[in-house]
Amino acid sequence: MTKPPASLQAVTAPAAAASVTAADPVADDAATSRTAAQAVIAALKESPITRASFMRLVAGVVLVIAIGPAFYRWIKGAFDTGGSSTADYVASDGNRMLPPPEPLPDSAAVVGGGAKGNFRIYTVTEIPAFSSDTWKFAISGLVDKPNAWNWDQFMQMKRTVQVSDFHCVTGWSVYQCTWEGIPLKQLLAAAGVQASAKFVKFYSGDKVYTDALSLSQANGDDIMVAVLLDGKPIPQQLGGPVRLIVPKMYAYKSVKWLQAIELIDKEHMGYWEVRGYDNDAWVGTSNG
Ligand SMILES: Nc1nc2c(c(=O)[nH]1)N[C@H]1C(S)=C(S)[C@@H](COP(=O)(O)O)O[C@H]1N2
Ligand SMILES: [Mo]
Repeated sequence: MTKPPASLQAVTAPAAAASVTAADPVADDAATSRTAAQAVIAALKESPITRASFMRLVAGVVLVIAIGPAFYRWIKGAFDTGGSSTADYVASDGNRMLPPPEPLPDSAAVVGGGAKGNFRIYTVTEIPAFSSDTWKFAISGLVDKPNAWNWDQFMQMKRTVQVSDFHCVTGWSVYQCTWEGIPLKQLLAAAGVQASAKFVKFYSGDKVYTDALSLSQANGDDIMVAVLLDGKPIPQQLGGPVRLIVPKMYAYKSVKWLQAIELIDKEHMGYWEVRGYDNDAWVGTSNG
């Protein structure tokens, strides 16, 4: 065995290294996807409390202490109309998601006949606004195929239409909503859930609100990553461009401004669950 000349060794070494990566393009792509998906989740975990918003909060608390509950009752009475119509929210949508989603025929025809009742607008932060220039969606954690989508890519995914009711634990409901979106089941199957995954965690683009379902709950047929309501893009105030819908559970599970899904092995208590609401939020059988 003669040693190859040094010049040849220098040439073969990098070539061999390159062929290792080239021979396994799937692993390489998966690593890139995982990095991209993890980056979306990391950004959603960043605290939204800036110095400016903290100062506003302090000012607000001082004001409330100073002026007191009487003023609060007056202002609440003046603004609490019990909710406006969905059409009003669509008309004043502050999101800028282009191109808008194209409704499927059942969605365009509003097969449910149009939602009955008014949504109350709930948020634990300021209402966030989104643009298709920067919006991203990710699935990551204990999955074989993590992924991150931009708006265009997300709009390519196969959607379905369902008609379902929406119940808030505080006692109001909206009936016969025609939702169009991606069944969560479908997203989970495509991501390749690993055997160690036990729970599915949902992250809101408001960077504060999260919730979770057990894996078996998450595989329910009617759980949807929704994009349209009654044939129209879900407006900002109702959690658009993309929100979760869990019809058989109280709506605190229906995370607004959904941007990431993470498969995890331990139970996660969401925003309202850490404040005393049941993690199993089945309508009728839980305290909510
Ligand atoms: N990000 C986020 N999602 C959320 C909430 C919230 O405050 N923030 N409230 C929950 C509750 S308690 C209800 S009843 C519904 C209300 O949805 P709506 O504001 O579209 O009526 O959203 C749920 N999802
Ligand atoms: Mo709620």
